[in-house]
Amino acid sequence: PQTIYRKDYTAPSYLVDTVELGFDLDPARTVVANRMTVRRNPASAQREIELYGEDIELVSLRLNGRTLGEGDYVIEGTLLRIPNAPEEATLEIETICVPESNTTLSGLYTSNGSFYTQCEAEGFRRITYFPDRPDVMARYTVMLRADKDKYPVLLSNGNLIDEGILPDGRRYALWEDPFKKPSYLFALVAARIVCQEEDFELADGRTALLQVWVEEGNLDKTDYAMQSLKHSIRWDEERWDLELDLDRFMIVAVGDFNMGAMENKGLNIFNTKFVLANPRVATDVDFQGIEAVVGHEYFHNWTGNRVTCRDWFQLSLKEGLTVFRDQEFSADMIGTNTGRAVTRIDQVRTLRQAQFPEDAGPMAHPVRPDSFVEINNFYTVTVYEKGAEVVRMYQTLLGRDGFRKGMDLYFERHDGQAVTCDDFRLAMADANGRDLTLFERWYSQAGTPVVQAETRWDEAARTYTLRLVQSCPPTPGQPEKLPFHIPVAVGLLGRDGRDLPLTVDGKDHGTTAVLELTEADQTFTFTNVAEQPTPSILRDFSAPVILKYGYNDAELVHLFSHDSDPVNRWEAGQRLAMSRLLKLSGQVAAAGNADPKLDVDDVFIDAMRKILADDTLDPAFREQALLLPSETMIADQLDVVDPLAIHTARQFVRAAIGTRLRGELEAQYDANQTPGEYSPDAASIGKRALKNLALAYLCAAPDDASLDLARRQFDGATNMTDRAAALSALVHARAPAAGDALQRFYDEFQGEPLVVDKWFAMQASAPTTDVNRVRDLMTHKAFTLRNPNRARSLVSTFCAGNPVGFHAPDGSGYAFWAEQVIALDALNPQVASRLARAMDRWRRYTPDLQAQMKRALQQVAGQAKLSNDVREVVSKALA
Ligand code: BAL
Ligand code: ZN
Repeated sequence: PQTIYRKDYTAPSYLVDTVELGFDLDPARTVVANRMTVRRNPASAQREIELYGEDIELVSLRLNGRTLGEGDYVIEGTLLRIPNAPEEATLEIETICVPESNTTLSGLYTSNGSFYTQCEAEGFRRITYFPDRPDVMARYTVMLRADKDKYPVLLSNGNLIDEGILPDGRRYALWEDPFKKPSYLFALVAARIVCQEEDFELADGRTALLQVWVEEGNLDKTDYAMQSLKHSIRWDEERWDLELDLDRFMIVAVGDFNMGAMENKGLNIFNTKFVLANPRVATDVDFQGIEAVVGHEYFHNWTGNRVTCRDWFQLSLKEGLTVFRDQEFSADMIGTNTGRAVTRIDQVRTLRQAQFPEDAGPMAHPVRPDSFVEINNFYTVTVYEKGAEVVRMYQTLLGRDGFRKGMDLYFERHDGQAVTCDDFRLAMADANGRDLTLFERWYSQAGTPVVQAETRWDEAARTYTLRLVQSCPPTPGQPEKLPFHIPVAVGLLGRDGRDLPLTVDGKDHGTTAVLELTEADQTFTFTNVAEQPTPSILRDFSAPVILKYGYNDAELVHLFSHDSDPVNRWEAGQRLAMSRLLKLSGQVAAAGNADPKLDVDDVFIDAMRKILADDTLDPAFREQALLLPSETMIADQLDVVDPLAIHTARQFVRAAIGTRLRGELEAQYDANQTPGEYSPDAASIGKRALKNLALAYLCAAPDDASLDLARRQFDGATNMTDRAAALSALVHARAPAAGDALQRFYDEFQGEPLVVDKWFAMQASAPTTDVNRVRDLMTHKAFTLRNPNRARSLVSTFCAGNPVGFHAPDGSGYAFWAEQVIALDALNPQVASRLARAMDRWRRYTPDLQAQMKRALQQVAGQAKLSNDVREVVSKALA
């Protein structure tokens, strides 16, 4: 496979002004007629028209009315070149594709008998020949024709111009998108679906028609998506002065979908997982996910659609920015300070759980990658979540108003254009009169920076110095790194736990100073510091870095009890927990088969007890504070990873909390009930989260009373959050009641695919589940590899979310992984490639495991027939 480099970017040879597409939709043979007007791009030296096509049959190609023969064009792989083309031309292209056999779910495909599309990143070329690259933006008119009974609803981007019945009895619909757009934003749907719809008044007085389309039988699950859409529209108006630019905005849910959702202009297509919800079938986390993803896709209408990416290396231009926007939206929807902090803590967790490991592994890449083999492999936590951190750092450095000025200038300059991450950075710099040259390194350098802090209080001089030394480990292709521009938010706590006023270089900083670390080694001096403070460094997680500082337990307990910054308050607890977890993991690993004689000290347990019982704190915050770092996060701290030792250690701490805080946990379990009608508001979600964590801890040291509590909760639950939490507690505790509960759960929800996914995932992630059990589950009548959600719920959850089962010493998990990657690759390379990444960190494991992981990787790499997607992942892992 060929590697594509960012440095090789050249402008498109021809631009497209208008595209008229005609679809004769038939699952077995869809004919696509494409008439487009093209003209030579003055910015290009290239004189050939270049079109891409993949897995489609070319029927005819006409240029200015003349049919082109074999000698008039050249097809090499996916590239079709027409040399000696005139300055301007009308191209007419007819192609055929087979949607029902398209298991890749990229391009035009069928799901449950209906038609859907997914074109980002390069799916449009699977529909017709086209300059399928984001910097070619055109106006689209789309005619859809299909059987009127099987496909009563025909949708595409923009406005519906005409619809009716053709002389041959088929239905037709003509759609026109008033905005020019790149091909990756094209979409169509032809389906038997129904909608919830509403007229919604926009800020300027216009009315827009909002629709949420689902299969019949799911109309009882669309309210929350509709409500989230309305909130999103309002929020974009109020926070950024950005309005909906269309008369009609549609969301369509489909059960077979590779990603979470897709922001096609005016016609967002969603994975059902991020649309369908009611209290019976969806958990609090599902409701939160729907709000975030509906927001995310809607916000793309400006950050992604109105201003798009010049090339796919710039993906984070739209994704990092839009994730940041959806994060801010979710935080604003909660509104309280602690609520915001809890969303921020969630973001930090995601980074540590997934992005830091990615940044330290074989697939590490900058937020703006320099090269790729398969762009679909670069829809990553680095491009998305680290990209969002990079955007957040502008706001931290420039302030909210300065950031807003930058956004306004960005739209003023680039509306209707396809641009780069540099254009965004320059808009931020110019709008604020700031030099952000160094900041570019966040886009160009991979790896997680490490910031080492040292402090010194000089009693006589009343000064407190903070020395910050930054470094960044090597990543593939980048052995050396230059210093980053890092905003480090710092507070100092006095002995009474209160924030001290901060003065740096004679300037008053209130109680949190945003220091700008731009050199490898820099020292900052706080003046007029009358007592030895406890430093609270990297408040609100002001940069995506690893902070090292030699905190002792007393300082951490002080911060955990008092820090006014809730994120660092939580962080102190995580540090206390991590030091215990690392020590205990080491003890377990060293003991081998002997008794490791584990113990958890009172300092830690008492700190947890205090937070747990502190009713002045939001339950949502307490839940976060009590949740231990995950096994993956612990593994990421270790040079040699022994998954079983980590699991044993973490379970030991969970059981210790369950036993020694039993009274407090039971009290919180009772105090945080949410009787009455279910509501997914932040306060109720927080209560359920704390209550269910209490239940999980109680069941981690299972006694009859706790298991009975879980069983009663399972029986009496009136919402999926409580029901799933109880079932999970029973399954993880291997409770005698677990088998019966699982069966009843399945029986009750077998008609709800998203709940069946939960049922599979819950079993796949249970530490008691081994590969044989997973193979058993794969023979269940509800299992199929063809549906991405289902494949992920069982196979990916086991391989990436059950370290003990997956890393079985006999290598059975790895053999299973190889087998499934190969099987999935033949159906759907994107899903296969994600699964392939479960082996990313293989070099970190114990020698025995490493050897077996390597063998499994080699087995996949040795396959003669492999997609570029999987080939890139496994060859980088082995490199
Ligand atoms: N653009 C792909 C899906 C998303 O990030 O919204
Ligand atoms: Zn996105």
